[in-house]
Amino acid sequence: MTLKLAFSNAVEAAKADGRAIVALESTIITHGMPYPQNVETAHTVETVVRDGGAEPATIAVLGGTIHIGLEPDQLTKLAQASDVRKLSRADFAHALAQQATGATTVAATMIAARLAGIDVFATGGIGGVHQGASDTFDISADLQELAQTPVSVVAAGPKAILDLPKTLEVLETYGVPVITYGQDALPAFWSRDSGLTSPLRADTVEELAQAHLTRTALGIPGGQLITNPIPQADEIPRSVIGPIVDQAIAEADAQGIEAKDVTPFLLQRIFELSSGASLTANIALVKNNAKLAAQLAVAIQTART
Ligand code: PSU
Ligand code: MN
Repeated sequence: MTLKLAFSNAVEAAKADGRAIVALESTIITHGMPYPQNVETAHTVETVVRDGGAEPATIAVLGGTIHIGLEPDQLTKLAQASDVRKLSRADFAHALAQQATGATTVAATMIAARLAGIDVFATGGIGGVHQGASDTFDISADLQELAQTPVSVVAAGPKAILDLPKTLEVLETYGVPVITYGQDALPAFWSRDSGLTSPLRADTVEELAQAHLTRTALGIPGGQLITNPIPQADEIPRSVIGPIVDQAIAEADAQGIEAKDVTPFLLQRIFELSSGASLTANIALVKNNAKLAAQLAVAIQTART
């Protein structure tokens, strides 16, 4: 069978010209941020990628077709819709078979990026091992995806809603390189320093590009997780965000929130409990990641040619 794959006009043109492309996910738009900040951020992030010399490709499933790049009106409509599925590896094919509309998580966006021949993907935060996972077994499919799909993912580090040491352990077991850009400490999304040392460090974009290409040359499947610290001016200290995260997790437990509803529930509660500060920082770090991802996509493209 042939998959229904649709490229936006801009992505089609970039492919024809051999220009660098950066994939962007859509779950952050539909389930990660409230309207209208979600659509504003999505457009801004696309502009940041373009300013960095690459073409953005926001990925989503619309009526059973995988879209690689959304036209501006498609993006706006998706951001306003309320009945959009959150698609990961497990439900991607099923949603396509049902001609459904769905936003792609990190895992599903990586699958689509690989299909489209895109090497680099920028987002805010990835899923990981949740706190309490020894009871709930809640470990995001994003980690498995990083183990098998050859895409470099630029994120701001695992979020404090996760169990950071366990997330690092699982990534190590799966053979996923976790490379922090420009510092020794692993960043923790809203904060620059998680208190943990990053397994790996790179100080130049060229090193990141070489690491990506060398893994392919070695025949190692899977991608790289590049952890990019939030800019200093935008960070929320751990002492401030920590208690808010703890409260949100306690509420999720008390309300019996499960499975794929956990992450969106926590993000929404943290937004409310922080009076919007979590969202402001989230927007800043996604833009920062898009900038680095554009540089990386260009460096990989240059090194290849
Ligand atoms: N973390 C964020 N914002 C997000 C997500 C994670 O800070 O929007 C989304 C991403 O799409 C990620 C998904 O892939 O949540 C992980 O969900 P789960 O934990 O259910 O696998
Ligand atoms: Mn989960």
